[in-house]
Amino acid sequence: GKRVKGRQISRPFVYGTTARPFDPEKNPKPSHVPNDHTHSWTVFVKGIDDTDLTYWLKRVQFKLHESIPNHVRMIDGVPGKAFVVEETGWGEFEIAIKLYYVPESAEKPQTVYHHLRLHAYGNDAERAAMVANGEVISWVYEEQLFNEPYEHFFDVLTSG
Ligand code: SLL
Repeated sequence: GKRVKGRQISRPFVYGTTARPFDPEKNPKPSHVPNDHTHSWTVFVKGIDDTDLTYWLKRVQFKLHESIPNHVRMIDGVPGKAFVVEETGWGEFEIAIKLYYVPESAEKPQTVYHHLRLHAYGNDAERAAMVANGEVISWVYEEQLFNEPYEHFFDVLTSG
């Protein structure tokens, strides 16, 4: 195939973590969760307002801390759904998020790194901005850029 010269297509998405402390009333700890775990949390990649990403993003690998059982998680795309891992734990760490594109893109996988945040930090205003409904949110808005995509993939990207 041929590339579409001089064209760049960008697609917005969001990735990040959401964490909630265990709390007898608001977030009770399931009985199977180890005693030292203090939070439930998720790491995700999703479209803005839950728009579908699977026409360009095929799967996502989340590499968690080695202390977590089965710490490399491969999540295949389901149309209209987030790529997400749900876990529990006690500590913060860096997560490697590897994006695998659809085959027709011919793009190599790319990795972004994201810090799992369990605790808000900074002054009162900064901490308040990180917490919503008791959840510590650390989200990044990003644009995926496809530079001179192949013609077929260009059609896929622009026909939505
Ligand atoms: C720290 N450098 O010491 C970090 C490591 C590791 C967090 C944090 C274990 C979860 C599990 C867990 O939360 N590890 O056992 O499933 O703070």
